Amino acid sequence: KPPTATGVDPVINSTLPEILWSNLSKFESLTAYECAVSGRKYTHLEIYKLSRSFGTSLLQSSLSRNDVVGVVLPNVPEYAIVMSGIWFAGLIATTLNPIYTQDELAHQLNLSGAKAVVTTNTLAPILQNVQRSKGSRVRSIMVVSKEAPPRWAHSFSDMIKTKVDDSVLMNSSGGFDAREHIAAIPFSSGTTGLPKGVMLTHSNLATNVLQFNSPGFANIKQCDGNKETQERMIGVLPFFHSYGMTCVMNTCTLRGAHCVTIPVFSKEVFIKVFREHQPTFINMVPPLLNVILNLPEFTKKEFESVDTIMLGAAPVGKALINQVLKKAEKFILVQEGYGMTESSPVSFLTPATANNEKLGSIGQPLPTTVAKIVDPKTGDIKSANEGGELCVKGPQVMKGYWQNEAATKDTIDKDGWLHTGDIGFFDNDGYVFLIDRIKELIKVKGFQVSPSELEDLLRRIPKVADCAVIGVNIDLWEAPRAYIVKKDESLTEEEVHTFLKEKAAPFKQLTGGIEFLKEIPKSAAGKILKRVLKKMYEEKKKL
Ligand code: 4UV
Repeated sequence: KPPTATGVDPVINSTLPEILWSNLSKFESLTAYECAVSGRKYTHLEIYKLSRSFGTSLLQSSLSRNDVVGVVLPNVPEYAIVMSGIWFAGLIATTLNPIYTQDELAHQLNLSGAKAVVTTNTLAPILQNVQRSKGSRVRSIMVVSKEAPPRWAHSFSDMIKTKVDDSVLMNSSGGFDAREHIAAIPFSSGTTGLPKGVMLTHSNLATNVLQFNSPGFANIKQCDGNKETQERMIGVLPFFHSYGMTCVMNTCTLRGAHCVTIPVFSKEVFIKVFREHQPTFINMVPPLLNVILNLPEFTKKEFESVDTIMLGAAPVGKALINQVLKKAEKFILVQEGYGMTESSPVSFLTPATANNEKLGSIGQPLPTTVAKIVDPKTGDIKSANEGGELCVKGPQVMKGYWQNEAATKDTIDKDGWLHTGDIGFFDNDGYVFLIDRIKELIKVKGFQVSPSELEDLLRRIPKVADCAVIGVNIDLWEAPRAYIVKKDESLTEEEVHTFLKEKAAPFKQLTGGIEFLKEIPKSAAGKILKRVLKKMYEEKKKL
């Protein structure tokens, strides 16, 4: 019998869909997902049934258990069907940012060995190029679209008409091990180096959605079939990222909520969603909340329906929260979450009972999660109020990096502790406050940018002799900044920007600026001294 959201079993041996639909009978006929632009919508029962049809259809194509399927979709209601279909079928989803360039898509699909891709009509030709490129194992492209797909692609609309074959779908009886079976491989650069595949098992993702929704944590009501009290959510955080996947998509399915999905952010659509849908629970990243706050159309009226705002993925800051509360002119519960792709992602959350008394803190460890603050050099445990590296341990911690044992060993120690690369401290009440990040990662509006990836790209410019990329704070937010040593004196900033525009997604661009140096500061062992570069930037800013 699958566990329910009221109790978190530390070792869950159910498939993820078994957990997600453990409460379905209570709210089958209520709307689950609705597209903010087209109005296309599905009930919870439809999502369940269509996922099973899609899963059956995937297995009737050339795919078999444990094959990897790439998902390159914006936030649309069908995202939930695609993911659950993959999970019902016992396949593995690697989720990609739909604004990636062709090179970036090819890189992740090739590394994960994806054999099929699900995408949109617009993106299908780019994925066909990827399919034809060297190293690709993609054999089929499936298209989610109202219109007929290109003749070389499969139609999602046809696939979801397939008769369900229970005998091929995966269930938790008969030798299934949820701790071994991988459900998703999102990518993350972790504490160092290039983006790597993060192996999240059925148990990892199932546990995490239950931990997040356990009593006293995420302030989301379990639907009892009453439409009036059904939680209303906004699907604006990308579902390809674990934050959107677990805290919005999987949570909506588990809780029986009604989620309006926003495929591409626009001010008009966003305002319309607030006015018509009247959300009760909103998950955001701080930069997005900041945008809303500065829109004159957003008044206290828009916040009237909102009971809870959940924030995370980047430093939140008390000032921003206070601004929102002032504008709303009423009490809104603010919950700050913390996590990493490597922990499915949530490990910390401010409990609902905190009543905004610990603003600025990432909260407390979720049930069945333990945490410690250690000296990053010696590993010695720090006392309350002393800063050090945050380490977490729990059933939501990844199985490891995909085909990269060395990186796994560097991140999860022999005792199972995930080293986060974030610096913080416990206060006297057991709440953690983050103060710094020692890992290389840059977070641009909540999105990961790997400095190593940008450095590798920049080194491909023939006029570049050496380079280093760091994250700097511009206004409130982080931005990548490059330091470059020229091989050819004629190299201009313009040339660098033009090159990068073609190779990398918009959020990876060098919005923190470019500076040319005679030499990149390095240690005796040849390691780039990023702290020195950060200090140089701070000094320059003061001038
Ligand atoms: O791997 P990733 O891109 O993962 C995330 C996850 C964000 C989440 C997860 C659960 C929540 O409930 C929620 O609200 C947000 O972003 O990046 C991991 C790194 O992002 C930074 C930190 O450096 C992580 O190692 N980060 C994540 N949350 C916070 C944060 C935060 N609340 N404050 C500061 N930095």
